[in-house]
Amino acid sequence: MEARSSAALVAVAVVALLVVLVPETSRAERFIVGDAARWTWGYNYTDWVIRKGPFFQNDTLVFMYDPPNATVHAHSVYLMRNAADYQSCNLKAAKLVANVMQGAGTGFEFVLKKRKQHYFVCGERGGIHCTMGNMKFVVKPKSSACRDD
Ligand SMILES: *[C@@H]1O[C@H](CO)[C@@H](O)[C@H](O)[C@H]1NC(C)=O
Ligand SMILES: *[C@@H]1O[C@H](CO)[C@@H](O)[C@H](O)[C@H]1NC(C)=O
Ligand SMILES: *[C@@H]1O[C@H](CO)[C@@H](O)[C@H](O)[C@H]1NC(C)=O
Ligand SMILES: [Cu+2]
Repeated sequence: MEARSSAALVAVAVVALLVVLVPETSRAERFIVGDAARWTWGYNYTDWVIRKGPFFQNDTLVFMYDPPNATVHAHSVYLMRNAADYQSCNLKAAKLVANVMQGAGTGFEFVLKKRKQHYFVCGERGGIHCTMGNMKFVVKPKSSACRDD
């Protein structure tokens, strides 16, 4: 009985140590952008970011959208170069990160490797999905050392 309870204590201590020692990289989280709504016209992604954040370095954003056909509209993922282009949905200097096909299946994964502002937008219809469709959001991942959960 005595031996058994000390063995149990050791087990508890080992588990506690593991929880403390788990490396930061393995704590990175994976987020489906928009959750059940996925990456689509008219959803408020700014609100989604507020509800889901903060985001940390090495977290993964997953953009899910079906390839276009006669009934499904095309979507894509671009990164804007700066806040001004993001505000105005000006795609001239934007960088394509996922084309209209890449959101299919398990989706397109973007790892937030850099601790900088990421200005994500949908680039379809010359920016109309960004302006009218509200398909845009900004994320600035924090240092993973700050994760407090
Ligand atoms: C993020 O992941 C990269 C590659 O897996 C790793 O080298 C780096 O240390 C990680 N950074 C943080 C802050 O977890
Ligand atoms: C989206 O949500 C944000 C944050 O909750 C809010 O400030 C903004 O007005 C909303 N945008 C629209 C178009 O409803
Ligand atoms: C268009 O794509 C959607 C989603 O992938 C699918 O459910 C639908 O059957 C497709 N429609 C046509 C006409 O191919
Ligand atoms: Cu779109």
